[in-house]
Amino acid sequence: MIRGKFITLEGGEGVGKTTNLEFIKEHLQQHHIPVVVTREPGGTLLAEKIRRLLLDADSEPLAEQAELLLMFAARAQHIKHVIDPALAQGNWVLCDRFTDATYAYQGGGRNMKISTIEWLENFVQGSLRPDLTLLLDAPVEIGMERARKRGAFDRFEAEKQSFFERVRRAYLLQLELHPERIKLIKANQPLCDVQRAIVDNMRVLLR
Ligand code: Z5A
Repeated sequence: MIRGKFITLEGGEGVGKTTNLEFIKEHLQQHHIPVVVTREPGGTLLAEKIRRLLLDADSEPLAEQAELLLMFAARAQHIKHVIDPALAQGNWVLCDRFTDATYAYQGGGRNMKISTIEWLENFVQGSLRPDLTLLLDAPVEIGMERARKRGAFDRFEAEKQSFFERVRRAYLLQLELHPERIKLIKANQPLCDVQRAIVDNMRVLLR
């Protein structure tokens, strides 16, 4: 059995990850590729429980270390029970956020040490890395405006603009460090142009 490909979708809040997930799924299905769509934090029963703990804006303040470890605890479950088995069975896995989000939010947003994140990444993932990461990027105000229209904020969405500026810079640094894997999609253009750019950047995997 040929192992499937692992595609992740990244970017700050409101840039259109969820909107484009379905589009990418349909695009792959048109190529007769079996796809498993999932998300982080989450993707398994236990990881979704951890997600609720992480996003709960009304709980006690979460220590940064606890936040980081919970992200990787959820990821460990997700890899073992969903991502690895799906890839091994030849499915492609399409995941809404993965470890680049940890570099961006915990590394950039919370200023946690990058070497700690790298250590956890190697510990939890072994050699697993995405084959392709589509980074949807837009000025922070645009994403915040789109997210604001949705109403109630979770624990991350309640952060200040400066937090999201650091998140965006950290994502762009990831892009600089991994240009072969991460592809930039300008998300502040009409959806049809965003989706055209997505299709262009997926061609390498679909050859
Ligand atoms: N997090 C973390 O800290 N560390 C980690 O390691 C991981 C995650 C994995 C939950 O993620 C939180 O977890 C996240 C980071 C943290 N917190 N934040 N912020 P999430 O992915 O569930 O939450 P999110 O980033 O808040 O997702 P989102 O707000 O749903 O954004 P989105 O999926 O990118 O956007 P969307 O829902 O597809 O689109 C938003 C609106 O914009 C919607 O009305 C669309 O119709 C509209 N839209 C989309 N594209 C366009 C274009 N091109 N033009 C006009 N309007 C558009």
